[in-house]
Amino acid sequence: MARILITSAIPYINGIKHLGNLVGSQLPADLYARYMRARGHEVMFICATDEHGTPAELAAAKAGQPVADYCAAMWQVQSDLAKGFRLSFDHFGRSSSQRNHRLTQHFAGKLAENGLIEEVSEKQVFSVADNRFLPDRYIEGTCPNCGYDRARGDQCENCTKQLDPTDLINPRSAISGSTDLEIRETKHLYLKQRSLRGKIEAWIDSKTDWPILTTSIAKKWLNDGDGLQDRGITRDLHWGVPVKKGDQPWPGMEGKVFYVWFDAPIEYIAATAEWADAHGKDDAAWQRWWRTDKGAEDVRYVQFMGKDNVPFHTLSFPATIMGSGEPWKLVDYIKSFNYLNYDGGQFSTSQGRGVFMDQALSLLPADYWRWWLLSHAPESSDSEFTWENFQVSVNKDLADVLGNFVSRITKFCRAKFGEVVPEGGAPDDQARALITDLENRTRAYEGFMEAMEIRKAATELRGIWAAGNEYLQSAAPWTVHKTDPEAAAAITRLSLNLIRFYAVLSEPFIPDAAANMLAGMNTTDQKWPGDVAEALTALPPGHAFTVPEVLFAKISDDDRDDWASRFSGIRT
Ligand code: B3M
Ligand code: ZN
Repeated sequence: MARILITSAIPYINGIKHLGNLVGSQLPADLYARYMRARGHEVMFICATDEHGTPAELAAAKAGQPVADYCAAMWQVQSDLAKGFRLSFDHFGRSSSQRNHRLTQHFAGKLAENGLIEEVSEKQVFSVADNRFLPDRYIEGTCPNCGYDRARGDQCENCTKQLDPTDLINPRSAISGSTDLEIRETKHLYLKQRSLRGKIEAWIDSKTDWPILTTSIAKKWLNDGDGLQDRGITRDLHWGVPVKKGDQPWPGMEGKVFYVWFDAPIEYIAATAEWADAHGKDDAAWQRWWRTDKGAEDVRYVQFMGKDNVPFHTLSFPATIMGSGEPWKLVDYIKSFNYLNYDGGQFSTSQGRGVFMDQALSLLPADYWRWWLLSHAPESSDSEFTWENFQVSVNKDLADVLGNFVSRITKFCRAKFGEVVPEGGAPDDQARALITDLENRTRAYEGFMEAMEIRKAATELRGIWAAGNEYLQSAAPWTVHKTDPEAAAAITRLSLNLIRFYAVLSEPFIPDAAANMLAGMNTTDQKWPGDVAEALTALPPGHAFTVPEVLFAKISDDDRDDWASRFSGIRT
């Protein structure tokens, strides 16, 4: 038995996530966590909300709420949706927690002690009316190049010219519209990542088993252009982790906070501490996952994220950890994802394009989405959600293959033998061939799950379902029963056992259906099949069951068309 630490990228607090976000980190992380638990490993599965930064402040302002209240409310919304999708986090934390404040300040203090922090003075635009410094994107004005009157401080959207805020004619605050702007001097902390470059490069080079997507992005950032840059880790914002050196004030940095990308990954650690606090456990309970001097040296740490998050996890966060000089656990494996597109375009949070987590659950239960998303995970390239494809997958894989198998054999058994596993007969050649096939397929499925080859795992699982379906179709107990009831009993007994077997193997993908299958089979035996032949005798003759409710309903053409048109435009 191993110990496996699993983190999903932590979603931004400002708004409900779409299905592209879900399949890019939280859902595959859940698949892996469930699988590893099913194999008997000790798992710590951590996620949280990413609550700091300008977008959170602006979303709160738009909602007319104090930012702390807004974040608390949105955390609840995201937490409920995570439960709705059956994401089995051990803890769903908050980057605004006191634990994260203290840990972030602790790391900054250690980095300073180790000479890795530089204080830099910069000139920045300050809005008197808003009482804050404005990031470039929040300054608007007229483009000196083309005259467009809504150019941003970093770029003109109209003519694409790169700009400095000071280039703009008639600059104003994008927040309030105020033109009462001043240039003020402000001091920021920079993490001297350049001096850690050699260490980070050696570490990345040692990760020969990482997916190409992960290493190629890491190396691009390490080597392209000027390579790894020193990075500003503070901001002039009100909402965030106050800048401190450990628990000591940081002279000259009063009123400033750490940059959101500095504190967000530290929340992985902090959320594990929050988990310990929530369960009345001591610090040793979370440190055994994170401190290699306190038991974490044998932990395997796996991170899941979209490709846009890879630079922060391969360079920045490791720089924080290495630079601390303390024995914190570094990630062992990073599983990253391409993008899921939506019906000929992109999912877009700002434009409300696509299907969002709350909308999805209002249409269909979680398993339908889980199955489609995971079996189409954007691993080797971007993938695309279309309603036709979704309908076909649900109707074929879930309803016709798995659902139909379960309902057909349970109903047949009820009619001929009653709701009890029948006795008599013995496996024939066809049954033995099925078992051999399933033995091979199960081992292949395990291999793909271990390797986080999600699409391949889904394909193998579908094949496992289909093999049972084909067996039942060809063994035809309904015909055999007329001349040889004992042989029909043996076929039925094996098939009923397949339902339990399918429930166990399918649980990481479709946990609710798996639970229904086990409940129908009147068993709590979720033992992972070592020997398949043996696993298929777990339900003995005489074992009572009930015919389960329909597992999966088909999606009609009318529903498909209705949904496609409802979600074709922007979210209102
Ligand atoms: N919140 C970006 C995202 O959700 C960011 C991830 C933080 S992981 C530490 O894609
Ligand atoms: Zn312009």
